[in-house]
Amino acid sequence: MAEVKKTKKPVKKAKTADPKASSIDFATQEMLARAQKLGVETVFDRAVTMKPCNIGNQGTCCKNCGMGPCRLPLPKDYEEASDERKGLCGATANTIAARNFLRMIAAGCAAHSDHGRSVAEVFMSAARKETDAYKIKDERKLRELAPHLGVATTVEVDGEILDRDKDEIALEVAEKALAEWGKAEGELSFLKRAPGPRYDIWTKQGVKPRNIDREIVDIMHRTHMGVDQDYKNLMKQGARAALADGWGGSMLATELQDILFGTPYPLVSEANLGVMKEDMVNIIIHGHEPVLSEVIVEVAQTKEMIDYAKEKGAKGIQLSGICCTANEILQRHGVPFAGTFLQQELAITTGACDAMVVDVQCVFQSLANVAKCFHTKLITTHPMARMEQENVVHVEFDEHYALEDAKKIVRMAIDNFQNRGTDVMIPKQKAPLVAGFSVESVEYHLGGTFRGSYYTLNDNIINGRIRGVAGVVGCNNARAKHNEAHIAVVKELIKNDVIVLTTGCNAIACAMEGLLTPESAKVFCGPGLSEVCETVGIPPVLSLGSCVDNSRILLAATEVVKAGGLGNDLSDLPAAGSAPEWMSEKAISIGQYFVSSGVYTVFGTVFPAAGAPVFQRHLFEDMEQMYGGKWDFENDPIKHAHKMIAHIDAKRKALGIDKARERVLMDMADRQAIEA
Ligand code: SF4
Ligand code: MSK
Repeated sequence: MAEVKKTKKPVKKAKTADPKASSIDFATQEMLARAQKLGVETVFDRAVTMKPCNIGNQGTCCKNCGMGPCRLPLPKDYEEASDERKGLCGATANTIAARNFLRMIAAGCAAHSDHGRSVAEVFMSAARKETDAYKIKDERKLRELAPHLGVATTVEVDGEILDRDKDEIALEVAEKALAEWGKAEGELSFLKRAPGPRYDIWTKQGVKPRNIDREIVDIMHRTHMGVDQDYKNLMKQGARAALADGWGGSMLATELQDILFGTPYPLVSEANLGVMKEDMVNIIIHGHEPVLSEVIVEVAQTKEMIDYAKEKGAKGIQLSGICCTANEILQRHGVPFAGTFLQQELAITTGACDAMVVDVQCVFQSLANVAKCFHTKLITTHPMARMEQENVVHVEFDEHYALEDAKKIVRMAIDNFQNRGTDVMIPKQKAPLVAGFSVESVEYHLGGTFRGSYYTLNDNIINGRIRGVAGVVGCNNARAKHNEAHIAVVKELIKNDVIVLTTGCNAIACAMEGLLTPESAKVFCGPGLSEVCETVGIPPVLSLGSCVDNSRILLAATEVVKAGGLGNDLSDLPAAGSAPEWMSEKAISIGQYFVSSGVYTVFGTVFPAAGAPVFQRHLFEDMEQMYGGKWDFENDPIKHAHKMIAHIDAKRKALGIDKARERVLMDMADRQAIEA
């Protein structure tokens, strides 16, 4: 018998990502290469080995019942008139895509609003004086907000009007705020903060949210198998729930956080992995809710903790942040950004992260696997966000024991400093930044306390120095080159004199690129915006905070309408929204509340309705008739920016201010030619 030759099966090496093709950021490229050298797998590598499902990402896969999933790919020779695609139950591509879209809105609204609820509960504990860790920091803002929730700030005693006690107001504000999630009748209180004509549109369209929780439950019911099967009716609820996010849960989160932790005012800091320090205890805070991280920041600065760190051989404690918790602790305390959503694994790959503390949203489960390769303590803190891996430590946050919890976490990080190996590599890259712009501080910088309004901003828009305003926000997406579209869109906008308001991971990306500095105006802006930034001393890209702080953009736009000269409603403004690299369901909720608030909003990467062209047309065209705002999609960042600019120019024309801009942009030769 012939001998059977055993052939060794070649071991297939897993494909890895090309660092240079994965990110425009050198620190990210460097750390990705290091991770690959050390055999540490990251999201960038997984994006190479796992391809997305085209049916799912175009919105036409339904798994809402046990007869599915029903997959409805868009035929190559698609023709609207002959589209007979349907699921087992007969659900059309439009119904399936609309239901999926709504469920994304429900998840996004739930995430933002539950964050808001946690803050409202802590606010209530502070108002009841049940905790020492939290106090009302911004009394002025408390008194300003109270009337919007129907809480009086004055009381009449013997014919004299007196200020009510701060604690009394805080308690009532807490009660009224918490009721917004589940009140039995009426509508959300903050809807009336919008300009009158906007409120009238919501009334006419029948999309005023009743209470926050109900709108989310409504979506889950309506999108259950066999309920709402009309994409237009489904999207009415989508608009209603998204408004419950923007003008409800998110706005409550922002406002109550400002009152509790302080309203942001501009401050300086730094961004990128280079903010970590080799000779210090590095604690990275990641997630979204600032209720615990606020206390960690406070505790990490105490002499007790700094001395303890020194005892353990470190020079001190370096805090930094990732994702929106980063935005929260940056805007109020100047704690630097370690990085964006896509850099979370890479921060641990430095070998210098002694503890990563996470709460909710945008936290990779793979962090536990990466942490296993290093000494990093990965600490989960939220009762609803735990990880199954054994190396993860859970310290459950309780606002009544917030100081104790924070001390325990900081000590754990310090104790872990001495377990750090010698193979540490912190990239050098970091960029300076100015952040901390709120509705109030923008008013101060661009309007002045004397005028007390957005007058100067409006004036500069009317005279054409500022062409318009863009809200550029949102995530990174591993299916796109990290930060490339963020930066290209923003640079194209400011080059064309459009001032940018940013939040979330776009804010971090812009910071890493140096765009959050006043100095960047001269380098990157058109002449009009550059002149305004130089005169006022602001960056051309204003960082307004975290994802829930997109509500600041709504309120800032409302202030612009109030200041006059630019129409009567948000949809009249020369303004547009954008999320060039979105990935989160929260982004869809944000996009929809921008659109329902009258804003033209462009998304990049992928659009989750592309497989149902009729439904997509409802979002891209019909919505403009209904709300004055609409969705759009463009993956090419330059075209993306120019779609926004074209919309801004159309609004300028409608307002009759297009000629003013032409005059501003005339150079000396043009003027001389006219004079001659
Ligand atoms: Fe298929 Fe209809 Fe069930 Fe969806 S609800 S999975 S389309 S049968
Ligand atoms: S963190 S939601 S990746 S912006 Fe708010 Fe960044 Fe998007 Fe998370």
